Parts: sequence; C-alpha cells; structure tokens
Amino acid sequence: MTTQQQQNRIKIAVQKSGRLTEHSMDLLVRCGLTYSRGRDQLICYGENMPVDVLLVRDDDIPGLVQEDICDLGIVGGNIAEEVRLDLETKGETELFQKVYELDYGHCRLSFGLPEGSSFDGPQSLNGKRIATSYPNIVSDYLRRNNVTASVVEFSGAVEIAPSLGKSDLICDLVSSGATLRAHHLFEAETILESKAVLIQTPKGVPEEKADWIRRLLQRVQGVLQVRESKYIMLHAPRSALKKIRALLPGSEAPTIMPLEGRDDKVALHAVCRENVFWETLEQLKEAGASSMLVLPVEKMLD
Ligand code: PRT
Ligand code: ZN
Repeated sequence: MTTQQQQNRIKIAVQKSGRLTEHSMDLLVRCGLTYSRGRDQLICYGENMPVDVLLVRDDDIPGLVQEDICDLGIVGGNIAEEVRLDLETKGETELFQKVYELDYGHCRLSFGLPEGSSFDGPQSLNGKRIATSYPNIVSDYLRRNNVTASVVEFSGAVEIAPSLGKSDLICDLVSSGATLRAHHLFEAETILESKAVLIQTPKGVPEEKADWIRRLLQRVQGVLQVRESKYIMLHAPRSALKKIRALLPGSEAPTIMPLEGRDDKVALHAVCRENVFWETLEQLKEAGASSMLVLPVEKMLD
C-alpha cells in the first residue's frame, strides 16, 4: 500500500480495553466491517472497507480526533464533554463534533456525599472540597450555579477521597450505585447523563474519504434504528383500522393487504421504530387485531 492510499483510509479511535470496547467493535462489525488485528494489537485493519480502528485509552480519544489523527472516535459522552470544556477554556474554537449518541455506555456523573450529611441544592456545596476526575464539568456546574467550592483532581479511585480526608464529597460516574454504597456515600445530585458518542474531527472530511465516511455514518444510523425496530404483521377488522394504526408505536404508513375470502378484515404490515411490548399487543388484541407476529429487523436503509 502506498503512503497516499494509507492516508486515504478512515481512522477510527476506539477504547482498547474497557467498558466500551466490545460494544464499539460490535457496532462496527454490524456496519459491515471485517478486520484483522495487527501484531501489536493496537490497530484493526479493515479488510473490506478502507477503515482502520486504532485501539487506545479512552481518555486519548477526543484528542486524537481533535488533532485530526483520527477522523472519527467512539468515547463516553462524559469524556467528550470534559475535553470539550477544557478546549473551550483554552480558547480553542474549532472543536470536534458529536455526530451520534449511541445506545450503550449509559452512566451518570453525580455528587456522592458521606452518609449522614445533607444536600439542599447546589448552594450547600459552598466552601466544600470536591474530589473528581472531571474538573472541567464540575467547575462549569459550580460556575453556572454561583457556587464557590474547591475542586480536587483525582485520576482514579475518587470514591476513597472523603475517607482519606482529601475531600468533603466526590463527583464521579455512577451506574448501579453499588460503588457509592460500598464507600458509605449517597448519590445527591446528577450533573450529567452520559452515553457513548461518535465524534468527528473538526477539520472537515477530505474529498478522498468523504464517500466512505458518509456510507459508514449512514450504516451506524441504520444499526441504531434497527436495534429498536420491529416488523409487525397482524390481521385487523377494517372497522378498527384507525384505532389499530394509532396503537402501533413509531410506525409510518403501514402496508394494508386484502385477505382472501374476507371483506371485513385486512392484513397489516408495519415497521415500528420503537420496541413492541406485550402491553401494546394486548391493546391491539383488545382493539380487534388477531394473528399478530412481531419480528426483529436485520438491516434498514432509508
Ligand atoms: O483504560 P481506559 O482509560 O481506556 O479505561 P477507563 O478505566 O478510564 O474506562 P472504563 O472502561 O471504566 O469506562 C469507559 C466509559 O464507560 C466511561 O468513560 C463511561 O462513559 C462509561 N461507563 C459506564 C462507566 C460506567 N458505566 C461506570 N460505572 N465508566 C465507569 N464506571 C465506574 C465509575 O467510575 C465507578 O468507579 O464504575 C463505578 C461505578 O459503578 P456502579 O455500578 O458501582 O455505580
Ligand atoms: Zn480512561
């Protein structure tokens, strides 16, 4: 491969090993990517698309995308926001863009206070010391709420800061809440809800890569839509069609077909862009629908 050909390949930064790795690689595979892993395990070379995946620490991903070393990156919204605020404070105006919110990596950034202490809104944080790995997000929150508190930066194990006497409270990621409870802290307030996000370089897409980036982004969108979508088939009395259509979650223009030998009933097929739950099927049955089938959708392209 010539250097030019190499430069024209799309580079995506993905977390090397952690909570987002498996989901992110699975997303790319669902977009059609097959790859072989380099000997150093740091790059996955796309075999059927001009796309290579760089495996790095999640904290490095926004920087790689910001500096245009990678065209795209997949990272927690929490990290993207922390780096965005940091770049903004440094006066950087051309910033990496968030293209999609993905459907995994859910967590929240919350204040954790020692059990037995009280929290009555942001003002009760005045004069306190807050340990966190997200100094920019926390400082931004304090500024917006006119609170004066000191932010103590921790790069890991934030939850032990209060018991070490290093802070009065913490601000850290929470998902089940078990870590906070294990350290005798309670979740007082959430300041950021986060999911994995797909980010893009601020440099704009070079001509040679534009077509594949567009195709890849379209496929990502397709994968996200498909995961929630269902194909539903049912029989409906003509008289109840209006009611039944209104019950179908997130569906546009269903296909209506005649049923052999039946003038009073039709077959209805529709793509629902939201999951179809038992409750919906029960309501449809009540409205007169019968022979209902709900199928997963494999691929979708609008
Ligand atoms: O090595 P590298 O730097 O790449 O990995 P990392 O250790 O920094 O990141 P990793 O793999 O732990 O998390 C990657 C991303 O997953 C985060 O940036 C978040 O966007 C997302 N995520 C989702 C989480 C959690 N859930 C989560 N629960 N990241 C961290 N946690 C930690 C949290 O920090 C706390 O220690 O889990 C603990 C709390 O969990 P619960 O369930 O006890 O509340
Ligand atoms: Zn990290």
